[in-house]
Amino acid sequence: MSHVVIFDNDGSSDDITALIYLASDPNVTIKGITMAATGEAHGLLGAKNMAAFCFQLGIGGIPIAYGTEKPISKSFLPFPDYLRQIIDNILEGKSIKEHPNPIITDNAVELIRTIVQESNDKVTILATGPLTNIAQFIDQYPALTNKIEKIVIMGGAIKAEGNIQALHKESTNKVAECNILADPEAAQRVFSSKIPVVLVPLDATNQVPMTEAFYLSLGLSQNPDHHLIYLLLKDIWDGFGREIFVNHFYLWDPLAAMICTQPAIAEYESMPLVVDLESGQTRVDVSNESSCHIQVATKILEPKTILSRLMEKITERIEPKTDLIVSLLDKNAAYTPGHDKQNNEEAVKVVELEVNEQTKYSDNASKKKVTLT
Ligand SMILES: [Ca+2]
Repeated sequence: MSHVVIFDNDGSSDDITALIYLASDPNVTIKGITMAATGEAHGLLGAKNMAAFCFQLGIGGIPIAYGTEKPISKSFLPFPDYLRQIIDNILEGKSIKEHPNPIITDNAVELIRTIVQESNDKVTILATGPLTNIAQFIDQYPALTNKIEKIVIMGGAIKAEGNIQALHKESTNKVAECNILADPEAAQRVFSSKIPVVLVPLDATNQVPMTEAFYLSLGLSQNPDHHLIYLLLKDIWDGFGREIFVNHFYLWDPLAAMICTQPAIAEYESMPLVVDLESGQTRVDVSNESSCHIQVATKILEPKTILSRLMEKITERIEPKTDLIVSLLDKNAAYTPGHDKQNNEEAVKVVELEVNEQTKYSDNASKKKVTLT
């Protein structure tokens, strides 16, 4: 099944890994990237970093917009400054160049509106940060919400303990998850929007802990995308140490990305969930029949295979895709992700031809082979 996707995220290493995963799926068309500036990275910096990663990945033609840094909620707990500073500087030590001409705008809601309005297909939103942008879009353009296929969210904690104290040692909050508590009101508005929501809470992500084997395999891999994820994880490994890495880090955002495109990897329960606007808790509200029904990923099937499946999927990414090739693909009506093999082969021929003709613009492009799987 093909998916037209908007990736709403907050710019951490986890979000970048989720992006790499999305980019590796030939059935996914990433139409736009919106930055939840109420999350880990600040708006413009996060967008610039994201543009640099996209450029590195050869998908630099995707438009990026950042949202407001002001949550909708009166009561909220932002990500701590020390963490935001680390994420703002995520490019450090990774030899990743800035995008020379990124398409960045300062209005995430308008980018979502444009994409949804112009899309012939229903649009899926993968949200791996606080839900401020999505809630504002729903508030401002309610008539467009029926064009949203589903919103897949990494956030919340149902029976699992929250993760606030991992970032805020002084907090007594044991029930909330960081993305939701950064803007609880936004989450509640999304939950009650009637748009189908798939929630990937800590209960699900706790089933896929990070492992030393995963980290070392990424480091040993010759695949450039694996190496990039390795560098992102290395910051965590070096900064927090092995013990914390293997005992307190999980596959958060990338698991949500996997569930977004391969829902069969998990089991779900429909739950009447509400968000407590003070504590940020995502709790089942059995007393209120009107409360929203959310599909909650409760069980990951074969959780021990997930990390290797993530790595494996990433090796399938169409690569290397230069910006030139991506822009040619966009212009090429013969190519649509998910089309049959023959059409894709024809598209490759057209692209190769056009790349060869345009080598004067890019010395590298002519050396690169495009394969569509
Ligand atoms: Ca995130």
